[in-house]
Amino acid sequence: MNNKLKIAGAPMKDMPWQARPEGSKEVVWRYANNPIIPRNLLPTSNSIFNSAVVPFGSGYAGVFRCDDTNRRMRLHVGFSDNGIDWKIEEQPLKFECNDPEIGEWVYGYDPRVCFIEDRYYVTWCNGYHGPTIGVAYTFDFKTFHQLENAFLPFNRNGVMFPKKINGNFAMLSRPSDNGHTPFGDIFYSESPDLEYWGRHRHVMSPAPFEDSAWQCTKIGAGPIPIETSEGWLLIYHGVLNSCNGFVYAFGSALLDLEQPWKVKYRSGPYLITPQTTYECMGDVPNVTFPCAAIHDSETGRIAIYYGCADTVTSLAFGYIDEIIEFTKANSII
Ligand code: BMA
Repeated sequence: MNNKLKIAGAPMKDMPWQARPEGSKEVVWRYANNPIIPRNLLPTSNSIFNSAVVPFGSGYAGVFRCDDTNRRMRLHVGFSDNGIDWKIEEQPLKFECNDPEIGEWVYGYDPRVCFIEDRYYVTWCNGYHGPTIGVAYTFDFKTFHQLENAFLPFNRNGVMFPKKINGNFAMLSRPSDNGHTPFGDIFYSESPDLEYWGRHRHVMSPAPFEDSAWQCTKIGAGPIPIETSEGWLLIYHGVLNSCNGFVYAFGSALLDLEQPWKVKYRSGPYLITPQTTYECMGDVPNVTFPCAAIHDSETGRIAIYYGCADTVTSLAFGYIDEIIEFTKANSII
């Protein structure tokens, strides 16, 4: 690894990993045994995808998007010893909430999990008169305390930063519509208390299609940003509106450390776009949708968890220093 690059976070010597296949020049490569989570891992699951995992105890924990056989969007807790083989609880996650108006479950999807200071925060797309950003915290992945929704509907892809910025909690999000949004920019917001959010700043718009067509319709933050000495490494999804419908790929950007709404570099080429059978075929064909990443601050290894075709969950690997170099060398800004 580039010796000058500093990456925040704990060493994760035993994190999920598979070396780059021989002869491959890909910056990010797929796990050979993808998908790691089949659609029917639970007797009641139609599909398990767009899910969030973190190191927890001596292994890993996660919040999974499991659409059930009624095709209702539900969140479930799961645990794993190695980050690859998962046991997901059959009963959906239940949030405790002091305000029944907010705690009433309508639907939930596309969770992210972020460790800040002493606890794990869950953000997800929460049904409240349309999609908005739900927020909860847990210490143990048993009891989850639900807080106020961060924003008014309609909003999706709420992704917290793993530490306070300018003394406040910070979150990226993507204002949307009530359907299959045909637009979408990433914004940044801060909160002193996780109840009141403000200081909204614009981060990025979709790219001009002449520059980078995979991200020309809408974009949304993916995994929790990773702090490095080159800036916050943001992996995000982008959408192309093809004559056969939306295509979801993902790429990378570097955000300013103190003012993360300022984009320093943004890659023109994608890191991953739907190419394999499990990415191109499923309930929604041609979707690769990252919601989590685990990294080792010492070697720079990163394991990206991404949903495939709204049906299954997969893993891809890379090195943070190589992704940063790629982002800088191919930047469209
Ligand atoms: C988005 C979200 C994602 C989904 C994607 C493709 O709007 O609903 O959960 O993966 O569409 O269907």
